[in-house]
Amino acid sequence: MLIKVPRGWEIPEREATPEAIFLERRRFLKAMGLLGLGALAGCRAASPADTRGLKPEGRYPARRNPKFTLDRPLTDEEIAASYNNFYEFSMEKDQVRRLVGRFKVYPWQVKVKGLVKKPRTFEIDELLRLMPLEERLYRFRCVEAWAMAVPWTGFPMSEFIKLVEPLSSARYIRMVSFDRPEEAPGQVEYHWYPWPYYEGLTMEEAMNELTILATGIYGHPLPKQHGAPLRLVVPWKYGFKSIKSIVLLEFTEKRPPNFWNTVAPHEYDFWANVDPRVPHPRWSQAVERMIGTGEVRRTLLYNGYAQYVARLYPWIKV
Ligand SMILES: Nc1nc2c(c(=O)[nH]1)N[C@H]1C(S)=C(S)[C@@H](COP(=O)(O)O)O[C@H]1N2
Ligand SMILES: [Mo]
Repeated sequence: MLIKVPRGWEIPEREATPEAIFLERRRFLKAMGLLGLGALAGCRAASPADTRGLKPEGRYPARRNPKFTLDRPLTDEEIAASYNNFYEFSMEKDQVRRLVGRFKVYPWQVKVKGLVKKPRTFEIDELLRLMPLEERLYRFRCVEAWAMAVPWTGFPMSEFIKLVEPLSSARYIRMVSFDRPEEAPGQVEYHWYPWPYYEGLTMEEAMNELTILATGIYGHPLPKQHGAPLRLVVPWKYGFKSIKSIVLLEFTEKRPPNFWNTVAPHEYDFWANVDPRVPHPRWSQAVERMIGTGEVRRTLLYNGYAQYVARLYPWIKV
């Protein structure tokens, strides 16, 4: 076969998952097959930085952004994919993946409305074509005191916001998940919850460089149980802020309510910033347990991302 040419976009093998390495190689070979060696030598289209026009499947794994490193091993992919909070399907984490069968995540539309110059509806393919995909390794901390560390694929929410051009009066973004009881047994069984799931961020939080809209995980498109085809990831906040399977984003002047604050206001607030000093009414937040390994670690303020976000919350002592 061909000589091994080191390229900037190849994942350093020492830190990649075996699957990521495999997929990267496969994609590389596919590109050669499609384009021929001559084209590969000089053609821009061979660079994953410019994949406009390719199908979303052709864009994984995305180039890893080396800025975001971890202080702990990545969680095993199988573990992450079978331990999910997604109440639209089940309250039992190990049952979610079993119950997502009828959930249709393609085609998928994402509507943008409210205080923007360009309100519009995107097909998910279109959105993927317009946005620059990258991979980031993030810690992820649930309010229930479990945690994981995973490679997300997605794009900065700031890029998406620039695309739709918010008006200066926009101060918050409200996000809403799907409402399809025919596809989501939890939306039938747990009829007392105010479906569909909804969340919100301030514009400053949404524009923060950590905030991404994820379309993939572990080097491939999101499995349904992780919130396909588009979910929020805000790694300095408790997991419930990271709303899955988004169908609507609305730019607003007033602070939008969020699902868990509405359901249990004494347990969950709007901000939901990870803080080891602030216990949940029924358990401590001082430590967390990594899923898969069971490793117990001290909880970090802002989940270890204080340097990026502490300035957003001048009322919280660092
Ligand atoms: N639509 C929707 N989004 C959701 C939830 C949910 O029940 N419904 N659960 C949240 C909670 S509590 C957590 S911890 C994360 C879990 O994400 P994961 O299953 O991908 O690890 O999703 C969040 N997003
Ligand atoms: Mo959570």
